[in-house]
Amino acid sequence: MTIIITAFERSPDGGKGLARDTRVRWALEEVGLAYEVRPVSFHAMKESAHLALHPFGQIPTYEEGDLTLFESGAIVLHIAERHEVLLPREANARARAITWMFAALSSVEPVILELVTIKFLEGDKPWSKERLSLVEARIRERLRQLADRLGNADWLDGAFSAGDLMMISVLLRLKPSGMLDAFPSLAAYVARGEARPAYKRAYAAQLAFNTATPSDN
Ligand SMILES: N[C@@H](CCC(=O)N[C@@H](CS)C(=O)NCC(=O)O)C(=O)O
Repeated sequence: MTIIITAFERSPDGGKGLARDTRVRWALEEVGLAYEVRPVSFHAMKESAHLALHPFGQIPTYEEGDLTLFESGAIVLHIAERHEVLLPREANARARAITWMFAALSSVEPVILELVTIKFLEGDKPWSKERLSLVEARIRERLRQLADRLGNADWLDGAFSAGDLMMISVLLRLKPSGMLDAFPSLAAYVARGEARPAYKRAYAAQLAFNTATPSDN
């Protein structure tokens, strides 16, 4: 059954890998599943054909036979369930890996997204500098807590899992800000994720997609 995911026709990041199709590509690469990509323009994303796949008019989506999924977390979990490289077989270890996926998406990603909102949508507001320092403080606190938990380990809970894939995907968004530099263990953790062959393939694929001429996609 062919797997089809959707991605920005042209990612606003120009191929830095920050759009959420990259985490889905990464999961597919980790488990060795081939996939196709359907590009979607900002306009098409809000039209009924795409809204039938994604109620909020966003990417990524995932189609496989008669299954359609949206939400990168749900998609990565669905992929991870197929292979123990992303989810351990042992029940408690599996539950902990899923916990880290939720932690990435609901305890770490939202505060990082606030930074993006301030920088790109609220930068011209008179209060944006003040808000920026509050948001940066909240991010630093989360990073400190995460670094404390990671300690000297390579991954968050034993072997690499979908929990690490999601946490690293979320932390990658901080790279341009330089905020990770104050937390060398987290910077090294992110670098370990980026060094995985599956991540490299996913990154290269989205880069090629975002730098190709539209007729190539
Ligand atoms: N919670 C969703 C967020 C999806 C999301 O924000 N997608 C972005 C791209 S990374 C998007 O489609 N933005 C365009 C828009 O919202 O119009 C997920 O994890 O999949």
